[in-house]
Formats: sequence, structure tokens, C-alpha cells
Amino acid sequence: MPIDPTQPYDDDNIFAKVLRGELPANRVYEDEWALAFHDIAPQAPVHILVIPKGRYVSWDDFSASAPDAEIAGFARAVGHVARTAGLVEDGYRILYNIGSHGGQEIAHLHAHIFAGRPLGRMVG
Ligand code: DGP
Repeated sequence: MPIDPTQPYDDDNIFAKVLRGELPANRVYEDEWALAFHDIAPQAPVHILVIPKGRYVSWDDFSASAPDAEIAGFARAVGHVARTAGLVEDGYRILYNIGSHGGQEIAHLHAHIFAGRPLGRMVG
């Protein structure tokens, strides 16, 4: 069920529980700004999710209201995850779903990192 990106942040969302350690996740990286873990239903040979530690529903509120240091820290974490996973040589895709048409289902901002096969040029 797609979420409304304008809704207030809900601390009961699944990724908030992963951040607090209340739900298990196959973690691959963590720093001051971000946590990365494998997607539970991978859509490519590599499918990693990177989430900010701050309370943001989607790319919309994050890009509008997060402090510059947090945006930079998160962006660097996403790149670091891709590099340390060895994805740069063959390439990869970063995807943010936002709201209903984007197909966003979890109301905590997450970057999808897809890799491991040619990903095509699809938009949806
Ligand atoms: P989106 O549609 O952009 O909101 O993507 C949500 C992704 O989260 C989707 O690819 C499946 C994944 N996902 C859902 N629940 C869990 C979970 O409990 N653990 C993990 N690791 N991934 C989850």
C-alpha cells in the first residue's frame, strides 16, 4: 500500500524499528548518518537499502528540511556502500520511491541500490 509522503513521520514504521534494533536486518554498513542492509525481497542480485538515521518520511521532506551536513553524510554513506560492495566497475542504480506514483511502501526514506546484472532503462 503506497504511503502519503506528506504524512507526519511515524515512529512505528518498519525501518524505524530496524534502526532501533527491534527488527532484524542483514546489515552491511552503519555510520553516524545512515544504516544499510539487504532488502528482504531483492529485485536484483544485489539489492541494498540505505536509510538515514534521522526521522524523514521520503526524499521530499529530507531534501527540503534536513540540515546540509545530514544530506551530505547520507549521500556519502550511499556512495560508500556501493563502493565497498564492489559495484562501481560494473555499475549500479540508486532509486528513491516517493509517494503513491513512486510506489513507496515504507514511510522512512530509503535509497535502493540495485546491481549485479544489466538493469535496463525502465522507469516503472
Ligand atoms: P519502497 O517500495 O520503495 O517503499 O521499498 C520498500 C522495500 O523494503 C521493498 O523493496 C521491500 C523492503 N522491505 C520491506 N519490509 C522489509 C523488512 O522488514 N526488512 C527488509 N530488509 N526489507 C524490507
